[in-house]
Amino acid sequence: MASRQPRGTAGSTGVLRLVLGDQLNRRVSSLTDLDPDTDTVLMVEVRDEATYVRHHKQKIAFLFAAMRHFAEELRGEGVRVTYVRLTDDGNTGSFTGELERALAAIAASRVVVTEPGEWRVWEMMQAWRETLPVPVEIRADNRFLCPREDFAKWAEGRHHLRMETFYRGMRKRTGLLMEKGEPLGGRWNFDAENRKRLPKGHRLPDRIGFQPDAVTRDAIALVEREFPDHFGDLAAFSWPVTRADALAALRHFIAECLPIFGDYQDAMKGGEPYLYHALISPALNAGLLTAEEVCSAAERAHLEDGVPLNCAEGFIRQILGWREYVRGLYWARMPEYRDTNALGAKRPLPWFYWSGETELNCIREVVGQTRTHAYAHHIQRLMVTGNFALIAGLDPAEVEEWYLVVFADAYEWVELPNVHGMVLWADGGVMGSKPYAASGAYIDRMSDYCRGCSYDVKIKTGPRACPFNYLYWNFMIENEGRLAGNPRMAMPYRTLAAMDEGRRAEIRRDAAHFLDSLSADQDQSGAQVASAT
Ligand code: FAD
Ligand code: DLZ
Ligand code: SF4
Repeated sequence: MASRQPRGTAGSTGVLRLVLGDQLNRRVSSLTDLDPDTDTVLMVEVRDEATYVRHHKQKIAFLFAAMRHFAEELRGEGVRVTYVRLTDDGNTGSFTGELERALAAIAASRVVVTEPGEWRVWEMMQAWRETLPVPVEIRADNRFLCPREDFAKWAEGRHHLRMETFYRGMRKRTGLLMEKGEPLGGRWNFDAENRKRLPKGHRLPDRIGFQPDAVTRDAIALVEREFPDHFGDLAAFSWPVTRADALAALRHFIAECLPIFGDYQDAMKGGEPYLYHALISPALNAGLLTAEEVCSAAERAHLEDGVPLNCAEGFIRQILGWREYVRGLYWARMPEYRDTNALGAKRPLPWFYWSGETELNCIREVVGQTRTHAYAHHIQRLMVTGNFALIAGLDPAEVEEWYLVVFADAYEWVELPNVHGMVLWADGGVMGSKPYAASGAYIDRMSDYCRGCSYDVKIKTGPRACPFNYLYWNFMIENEGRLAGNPRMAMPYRTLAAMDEGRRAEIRRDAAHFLDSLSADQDQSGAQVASAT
């Protein structure tokens, strides 16, 4: 076992505190009562976590680099850390195996751990209570603002769990952007002001990246060596991997981007992956930043530095609202949640989700930048790759795996509700009142992608038509029985009702032809998967 520090006595009866790779915060509940004289912190790089899906190379390198830096910070405080590296002799490759090995080497009186972010690991932890030779205490995850039980109470008896209702409760609970019990500015939500297209010639702010230091370069080299066939490139790696760097990233965002964040929140532009987005989700999800400090920083920027309310509110809603909400929903509805398939979608994921090789310029752009940066912003995830998956009827399980693989910030607690509920409507409306289906016109309105596309977004059917156009109506036709009665779908179904049979037949024909060509692609893909991912 690697790198033990000389403090304390082996064979003492301190506590063994397991810190997972996404719990890298000194205030995480498993460390709150740490006694450096007697306790040991255990951190383990294990192959099972890197391969339960074949994560983007940058995600693994980010986590290993951040874990190694965090372990060093703890040691700097005089804490005894047992840190197991991926390639250390005897590494069993699993959390359970490494805990057993540590307990055999250290005579700990009990194990303390913070509850994990994923159901899979939660089940593992339940088994530890039965199988490990010492008691196991699983503590609530204090990195979130809404405890799991509180969300469960709120969700009890409701079929529809609407974010907006939850968010208002969270504003009242935290007092963020509130004045005398009322929302600042007299409104809860300023989204209507947040839908601008990026003007031509608009100059975007320069973004800071973080040059990998020796520890991070080691982690990058390890990933290149050990996981060469995983999706993604490492060359552009520039994520913050320490708390100090994550705080610098947050300060940069608040000063340079937040004042405009709201206005262009939904915009997309070719070759510009970041726009005004925060780029903090990997750090936030790994514990390097907390939701509370990020929201407070945005609130302060409005109250003290004149950042417009629509920008501060729009940003705070993403974290205090959406992020807390999807996490609560995940724990309230798992494990049944992932098994629903309300629209009966079953088409295999097309090969181009991995290769980016497609004539659809919007998908090519988003997949390309995701391969390079392990990042796409919200509207790209929702309205490009997500919308296509919805209207092409792609199998939810395959789409969910893709989203869990390709982003540096992906963990099932946040990926699953976003994909299964928000994008695919596979939960039948628990999360969203209607599917977010859209034709090419939406992408054309919010981006410049269509200008560089070999399809024509203005054409509805025929060989040059944008596939989003006929797939959108094909989706409406195929799901008429399921969706036509939904009052929020009244408008498209009125338009569909006014369509003559000939038009419907054209749509069906073009959609079938296009979707068949995807299946043919897929049939050839077996051999390609290994080489191109
Ligand atoms: P910004 O746009 O600057 O937003 C700030 C922060 O708000 C983010 O860092 C994030 O913490 C939070 N946030 C915003 N929207 C959401 C949301 N819908 N759910 C949860 N948190 C949100 N986010 C992840 O962290 N991991 C995922 O695996 C993930 N999968 C997604 C899949 C789909 C299909 C969609 C539509 C969204 C997904 N999101 C996910 C949410 C969102 O896209 C990312 O959090 C965001 O793009 C991260 O970039 P940013 O830090 O620049 O975010
Ligand atoms: C994502 C990830 C990876 C790739 N590797 C590790 C690891 O080696 N050790 C570790 O402690 N955590 C890792 N993680 C994060 C875990 O997968 C995460 O803690 C669980 O999914 C629970 O949220
Ligand atoms: Fe995407 Fe259609 Fe625009 Fe091409 S024309 S970029 S496929 S929306």
